[in-house]
Amino acid sequence: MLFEFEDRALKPLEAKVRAGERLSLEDGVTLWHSFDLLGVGYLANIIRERIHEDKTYFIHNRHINHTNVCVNSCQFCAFGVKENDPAAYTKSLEEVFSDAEKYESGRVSEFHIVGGLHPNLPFQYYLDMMSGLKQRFPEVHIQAFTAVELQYLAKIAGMSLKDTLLALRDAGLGSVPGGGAEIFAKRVRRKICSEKTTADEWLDVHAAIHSVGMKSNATMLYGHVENAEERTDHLIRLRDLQDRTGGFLTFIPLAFHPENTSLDFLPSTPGQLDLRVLAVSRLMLDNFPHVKAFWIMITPQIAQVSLAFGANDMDGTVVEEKITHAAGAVTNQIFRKNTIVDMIVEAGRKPLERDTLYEAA
Ligand code: V47
Repeated sequence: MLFEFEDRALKPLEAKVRAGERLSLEDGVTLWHSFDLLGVGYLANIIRERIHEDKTYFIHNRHINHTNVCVNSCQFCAFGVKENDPAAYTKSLEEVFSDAEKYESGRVSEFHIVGGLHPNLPFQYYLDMMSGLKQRFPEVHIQAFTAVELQYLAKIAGMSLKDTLLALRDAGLGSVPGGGAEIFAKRVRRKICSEKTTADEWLDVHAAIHSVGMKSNATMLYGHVENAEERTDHLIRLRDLQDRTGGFLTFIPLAFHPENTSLDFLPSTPGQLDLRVLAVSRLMLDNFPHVKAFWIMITPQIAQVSLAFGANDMDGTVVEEKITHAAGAVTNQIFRKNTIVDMIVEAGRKPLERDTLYEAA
C-alpha cells in the first residue's frame, strides 16, 4: 500500500519500523508531537499486522471489585474511599462467590479481580477468595491483584513478596493484571499518587511475578499531568523489563477519567490522544505480544478505530466495572460476546475468542 506521510519527520521511522529496528526515546517523542495522526497509526499498523495480521482477540470475562476501601488516597482515583465513608463497601467471600456465579453461571474463562488496599482484611480473606473461586469454578483462570495490592498483601501477611505470590498461586491465582503503574516518572507520581508504590517497586513486583513463572500485564494511565517524555520513559522502562523477563502478555493504556477525583479540573482524554497512545505504545513496545484497547475506558467506537492504530485485543465482556465508572465513565459495563464479535467484524478485523494466556477459548 502506498502511503503519503503528511509529516516528513515520520518517514525515517517507517524505515526503522519496516526493518524491525527498535525506536528510541527521541523517536517516541517525535511520534507524540507529530501532527500526522494517520501517519502514526499507519506505522503502528505495520507492526500490528506483522504480528497478528487481521486477528483481534477478546475474552469472555467478569471483573470483580471486592472492596473500594483503600488506605491510599491517589489524586486520580474516584473509586477508593476510607472505611467510614458512606460509599464504602467490602464484599464478603460469599458475595464474591455469588457475583462470580451471577453472570452466565460462572461459565466465563477469566475472573479479573482488583480492589482497594483494605486496612483490616486479613491475608486469609484473599487466600480463601482464590481457593473458594477455584473450588466452585475450577476451569476459570483467576487474574487478580495489581502489583500495588500484592506489595500490600505481602506487608499484611508479614511474608516476602515471593512467598506471598507462591501462597496466592497455590490457592488459585493464575496471573496478575497490569494496574497501578500510572506513570513511572517521579515528578508525575508526586502530583497524582504521592503515597503509592514507587515505579521501581512496581517493576520489581512484576519481575518477581515473572521469576516464579507467572504472566502479568502492564498499564499506563495517561491524559492527566504527564508529558511526552514521561510517557516515552514509561514505555521504555516496561520494554527494558520485558527484555529481561519476557513475562508481560499485554499492554493496556488507561485513559484518565477526571470526574469525582481531585484532578476534576482536567478534561477527559480526546479520541485523538486515545488512538495515538495505542499507536505509540505498539511502536515502542516491540517486545510485547499484545496491545489492548479497553473499550470501557475509550468507548467502543474509539476501540473499533484503534484496531487500525496498533491494538489487537478488545478485552472482554467485563460485566462489572466500578473504577472508571466512579470517575464518570459513560460506557456500558457489559458487552455480550456477540456484540464484541460484531464490533470487531464491523472494524474489518477477524475476531478470535481467547483465554487469559491467549490460547484459543
Ligand atoms: O490501577 C484508577 C486505573 C486501574 C482511574 O490487566 C483509572 O488486563 C482512569 O488496571 N481514570 C485498574 N483510570 C484497571 C486496570 C485494568 C483494566 C483493564 C484491564 C487490565 C488488564 C487492567 O485503573 C488502576 C488505575 O491505574 N484508574 N482511577 C481513573 N480515574
